[in-house]
Amino acid sequence: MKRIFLFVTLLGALLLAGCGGSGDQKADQTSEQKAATPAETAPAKPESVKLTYANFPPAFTVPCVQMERWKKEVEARSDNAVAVETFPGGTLLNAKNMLRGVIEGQADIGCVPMSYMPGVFPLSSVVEMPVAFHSGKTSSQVFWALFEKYHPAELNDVKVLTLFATPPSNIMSRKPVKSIADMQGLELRGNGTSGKFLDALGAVTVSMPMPEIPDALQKNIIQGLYTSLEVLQDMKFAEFCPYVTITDGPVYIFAVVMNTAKWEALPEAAKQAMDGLSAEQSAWTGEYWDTHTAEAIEWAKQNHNLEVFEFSDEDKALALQKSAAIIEAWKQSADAAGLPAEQIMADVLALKAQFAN
Ligand code: DTR
Repeated sequence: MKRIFLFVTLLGALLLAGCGGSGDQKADQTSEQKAATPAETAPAKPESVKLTYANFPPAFTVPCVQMERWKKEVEARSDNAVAVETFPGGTLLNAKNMLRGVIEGQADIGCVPMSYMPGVFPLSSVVEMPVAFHSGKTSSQVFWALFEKYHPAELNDVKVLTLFATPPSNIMSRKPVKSIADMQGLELRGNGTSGKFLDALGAVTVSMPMPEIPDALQKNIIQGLYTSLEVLQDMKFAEFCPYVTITDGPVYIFAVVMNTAKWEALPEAAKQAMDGLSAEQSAWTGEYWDTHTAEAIEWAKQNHNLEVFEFSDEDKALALQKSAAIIEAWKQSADAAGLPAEQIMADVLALKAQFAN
């Protein structure tokens, strides 16, 4: 009996030592294995998919600042599934050929200035209507919410990554514009609906993309411009136009779009990062635009003695009356495009009230 007990005890001790040893051996084997067969290491991370992102205005303007933010966020949130190379200042595609260039694959992503393309976006252009948006954050959130509700066919040829809109347009001019009477015959730069608003108030609208404005001001081709006021600083327009007239006029709209085939070929992590960023990037851009516009006005006051005027109540009422005619014309064009114009306009006004901050 004793012998059996001793044998079992000895056997158990040998087995334990063997397990530990084998454990050690296992550990050793594992470390030996690790050295000998790399197959045990984690699979190699796939290469980042390279994407090009074209933009048309100078790198320091808001459309390009939001592009750099989007790039950083998408690379971080997708764990570098993509590597975005940005091309500001029209170095890959300019304003005019942006949408076509993305559809044809000359750039993977592009920032499309939709307000430069009258008639191309019958539904989206409702956001440009003179409904007195008071901020870029509200106009951008309304634009994104409207897109999510209607997914307009006018954008079916591309993947929409985000959409945003400027703060309201205001007059920047060489000479003071204190009333609508001062606007009569005045050549001012405006595009899209902003241009129509200027014409309705008696100005002479000269349309051109943002990058062409400095030259037009230097050559005295225009006596001012009509857009969001951050360009007083960003484009140094305060040097030429030390007078501003607050009109809370129409906003300008933009779409950041991607080539559909490139989108389909993206890894899932990249698609999730981009889709997850769409609404957030829209609101971020609008809010950044508002903050930066306030800073630019202060900068222009400090550095160029900017003077700010407001229309009288009579002129505001006249501007509102002219706006009604522009909205009516949009409704007719939307109806002609087979869109539920009244419903869309009602949605814009309801969303504006919902998002007004
Ligand atoms: N003025 C409109 C929109 C706009 C406002 N700020 C910038 C800066 C860079 C490009 C465009 C804009 C426009 O010209 O599109």
